[in-house]
Amino acid sequence: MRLYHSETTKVRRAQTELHDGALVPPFECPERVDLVLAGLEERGLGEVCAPNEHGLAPVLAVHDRDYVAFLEHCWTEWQAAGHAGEAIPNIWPARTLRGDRIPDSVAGRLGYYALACETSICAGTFEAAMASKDVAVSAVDHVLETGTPAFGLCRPPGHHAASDQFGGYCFFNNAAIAAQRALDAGRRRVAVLDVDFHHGKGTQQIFYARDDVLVASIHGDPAVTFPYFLGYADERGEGAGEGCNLNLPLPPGTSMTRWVAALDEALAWIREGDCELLVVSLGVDTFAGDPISAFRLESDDFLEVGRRLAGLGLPTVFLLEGGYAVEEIGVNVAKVLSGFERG
Ligand code: OKP
Ligand code: ZN
Repeated sequence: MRLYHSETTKVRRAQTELHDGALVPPFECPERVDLVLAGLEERGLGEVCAPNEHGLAPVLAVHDRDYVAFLEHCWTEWQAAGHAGEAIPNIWPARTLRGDRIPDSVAGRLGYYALACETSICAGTFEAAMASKDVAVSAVDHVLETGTPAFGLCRPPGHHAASDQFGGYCFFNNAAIAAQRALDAGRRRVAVLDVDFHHGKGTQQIFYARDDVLVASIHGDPAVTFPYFLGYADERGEGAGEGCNLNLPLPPGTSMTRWVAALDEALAWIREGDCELLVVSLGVDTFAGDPISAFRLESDDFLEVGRRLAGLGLPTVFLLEGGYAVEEIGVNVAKVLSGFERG
């Protein structure tokens, strides 16, 4: 399988994440990249290629221009404004406030463009997000050109990033960028299947009113887990996109037997949708040992996940989402890919 990775994805090295009422070293750290590379290498999964640089065009195909400009300049502006720590929002256009004003000061715009406050912006954030997106675009281009599968070692992840909001460790929605890339290359319809523990709320939002991208997500029930405010089973799409979104929330503690039944349901639904490409938002934070998640998949279960995904028979691009710094994240990613390729 063709594998894409860029060392530039590691230049974001945030120091702070608000977690359990304290600023701690972020779970979404650059060491994840090396753990995944080691897992791929150990299983001999294929050649690791550097991505091409694709610029902002594929980003602007799914994200708001002012949002992208905000991300590009946020850290410089935050420092120029004299703030000592990393850029962390502390006010939002919440339900009782106005959502139609974009403030002038960087502190106000941070709140406007953020959907949560665990994701600090720091030096290198924009550059790493750009590299992560380049990895996704090069991976999907490979699949579009050859029909053979590819994996993009995206970091930071993307699936929480909405058209004009960052958070949940995500800035650019790599899966949405890849899906849109396939449509722009002439594919009629694309499926995004999100198997990360957390609901892929940005991907859902971006395509919610459209029928050219089917979005399915299997995730922790938002009634009791992040992102809390989206990802419920009654969200089926709207307008032209009615029926084009599938959410399969599951309770904390879910293990493989129940999880794989949801996977089969999602795969059957995608099969009905007559798609030409599959984008897998590949989070491995469904692993029992994940430090911030609550499902109970075991390492060998990930082989079976890969096998079942292969059963769809679609050209497939895998893009990394979550899975936090425990040794097994590399092994678990590699098992999905090797289950997909080798059965
Ligand atoms: C990103 B991805 C831990 C609580 C969780 C944010 C979770 C973001 C997950 N401090 N808050 O979907 O893996
Ligand atoms: Zn996750």
